[in-house]
Amino acid sequence: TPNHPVVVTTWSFINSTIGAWKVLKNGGSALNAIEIGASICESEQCDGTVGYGGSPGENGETTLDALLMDGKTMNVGAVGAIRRIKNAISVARHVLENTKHSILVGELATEFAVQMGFKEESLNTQDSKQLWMKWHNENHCQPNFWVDVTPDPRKSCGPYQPKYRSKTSLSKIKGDRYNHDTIGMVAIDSNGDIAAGTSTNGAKYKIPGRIGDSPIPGSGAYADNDVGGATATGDGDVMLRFLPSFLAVEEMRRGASPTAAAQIAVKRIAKYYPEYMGAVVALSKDGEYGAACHGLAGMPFPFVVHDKTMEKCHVVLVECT
Ligand code: SD4
Repeated sequence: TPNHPVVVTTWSFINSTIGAWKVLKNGGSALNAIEIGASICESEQCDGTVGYGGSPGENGETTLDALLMDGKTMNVGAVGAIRRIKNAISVARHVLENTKHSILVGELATEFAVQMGFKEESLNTQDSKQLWMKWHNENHCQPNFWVDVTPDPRKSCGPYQPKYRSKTSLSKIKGDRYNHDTIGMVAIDSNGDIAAGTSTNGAKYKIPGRIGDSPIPGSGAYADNDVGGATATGDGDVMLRFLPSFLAVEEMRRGASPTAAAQIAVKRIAKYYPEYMGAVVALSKDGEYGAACHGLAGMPFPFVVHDKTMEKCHVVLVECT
């Protein structure tokens, strides 16, 4: 018998997993479970890498990326680099349900959200200003930087030179693991319907306008009721070139276990970018799960699971290649 309902979450985002599990346990849909679960991280500012007040761009502004995919209908809703709206995953839900489109971006995604009744407010906090100020004071933007040390959404570090930040892993530039903790979730509800989603504030000191892997279907997450779902986290600029969530689902379609499917997706990227940091979590339609990771500076990658055999969430640690 299939292991339903079940939810898996990247990293150690336990409260989000508990929130999603409560929805599933009460007969709620996988889509609801993921929206609620990711929302919890957005309001808790999980690790500073989900929600408002984290990962300021070169101009000091925090923007959000989120994705929700329905594996029953293959419908998608996503927002990229949305400004001044805290509830990125819920805006993605509105894109999914209230429009025929899949992805809305930037200032215009904000306008959509406001029309849908979301509150417009700054995503910058004392913490994000301090983070940005420290980076600014270390002169990361010279010689094109400006003199005033106030975050200003109109200013970035350009003009950019060819090869500026070319193939170097973002994690090398940034050098800390906590750049990489996007929440990614995959859930199967008691009807056997599968959904997947992500929410993140992206990468620190990004060029304004940058989106990562997280809002890209097949990259940040993917779901197909016929097979299962997957979600990815890590160096999004590099990872999105390989659609690792799509690849993991397709490998499961061809018969791979979730662990093997995640390993194949992670390894494909390492072939071209041996320095990248990232992880993929996969869940088959039967409720089997697994993950793989690469380059987390010797640290294992944690993910969280809750299914009906468990009294509470389990954190599973995966050794990385
Ligand atoms: C991104 N992938 O925007 C995101 C950041 C992250 O886990 O850490 N994801 O590149």
